[in-house]
Amino acid sequence: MSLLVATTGWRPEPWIQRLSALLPGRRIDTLETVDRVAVRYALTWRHPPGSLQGLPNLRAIFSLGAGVDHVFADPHLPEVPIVRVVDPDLTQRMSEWVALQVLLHHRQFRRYERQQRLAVWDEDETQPAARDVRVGLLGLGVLGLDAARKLQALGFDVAGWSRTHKSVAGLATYHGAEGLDALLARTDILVSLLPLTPDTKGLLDAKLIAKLPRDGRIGPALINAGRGGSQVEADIVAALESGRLKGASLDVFETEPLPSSSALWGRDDVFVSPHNAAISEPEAVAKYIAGEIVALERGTGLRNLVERERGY
Ligand code: NDP
Ligand code: OXD
Repeated sequence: MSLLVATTGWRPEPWIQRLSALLPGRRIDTLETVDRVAVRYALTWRHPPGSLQGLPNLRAIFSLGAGVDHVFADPHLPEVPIVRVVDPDLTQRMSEWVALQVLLHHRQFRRYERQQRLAVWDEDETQPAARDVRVGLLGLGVLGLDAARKLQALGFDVAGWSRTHKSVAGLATYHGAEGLDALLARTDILVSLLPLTPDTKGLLDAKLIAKLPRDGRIGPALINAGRGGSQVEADIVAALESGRLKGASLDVFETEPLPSSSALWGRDDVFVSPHNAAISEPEAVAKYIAGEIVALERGTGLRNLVERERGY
C-alpha cells in the first residue's frame, strides 16, 4: 500500500525523500508514477482538482499545510477523512512572524529605516509601551492562541476572536459576528490568522477597517497571515492612502504570487512577504504525517481532522 504526494507549486522530492526514510519499505509516488489501486494515503498541497478520484483504497487525505482551503478547491474530493498539519515547528514559525510584524508597527521600524537611509536623527518622544498597545487576533486556533501567548509575553494588551466561544485564562475573548465589533473597537494592531471559508472571505474590507479606533497610541495597522482571500486589497490600499490605516503587513494575497502590478509592492507603509510566514518544513511535517499514519495503522484514531461542513 502506497502514499501519493500530489502537489502543485511545491516540489514533491523533499517530501518523498523524508517520507521514504521515515516509512521504510513503503512506496511513495507522485501523480506521474502512481499505481492508483495501491494508494492508501494522499498527501496534498494544491493537488490538481479531480486527481484524488479513482483511488479505491484511499483511507485519508493529509494536507501538507495547516490551511485546507486548497483541498476544498477540488469539487471532486473523495469522502475520506482529511487531516491538517498541527506541528510545533510550524506554530513557532508563525508566532515569530506575527511577533516581528507587531513589533515592526509598534516600534515604527519602517520610519527609522527611512530615516537611516536619509541619515536623519529624529527621536520619537511618543513611543508607547507595549502594554498600551491593543492587539486583536482574529482566529484563536492553534496558531492564534500561540501567537496570543507570545505577544502577551512581550507585554502587549491582547484579545482574540473566534467563531465559537472560547474561555482562555488571562486572555480577553470575543466570538461570533456580534463579538467582532467589540474586538475591533479595542484594537490598534489587528492580526488575522483565520482560515479561508465562505464566512471569512473578504472579511478584511473597508467596512471592517472603518471600525478600528483612531484614538490608539499606534496604528491602526493590519497584519494578515491567514489567507489572502480574506482581504480586499483595493480597500486596504484605499485605507492606507486616506490615512485610515497607518500600516499593513501581508504574507498572503488575493492572487499569489502577488502580481507585479499590485499597488502593495511599492508602498513604504506595507510589509510584503511571499506566503512564507510559517512554511511547512518537510523534515518536521513529514515526521508528523508518518507518525499519524503509523498510529492509525496501530488502531489509534486520526487527530486534527478537518470538518467539511465548517471548511476548516
Ligand atoms: P485552526 O483551525 O486551529 O484555527 C482557526 C481559528 O479560526 C479558530 O479559532 C476558529 O474558531 C477561527 N475561525 C474560523 N472561522 C471563523 C469565523 N467565521 N469567525 C470567527 N473565527 C473563525 O487553524 P490554525 O490556527 O492552525 O491556522 C489558521 C490558518 O492560518 C490556516 O487555516 C491557514 O489559512 C493559515 N496559515 C498560514 C500560513 C502562512 O504561512 N501564511 C501557514 C499556516 C497556516 P473556533 O476556535 O471557534 O473554531
Ligand atoms: C499552510 C500555509 O496552510 O503554508 O500551512 O499557508
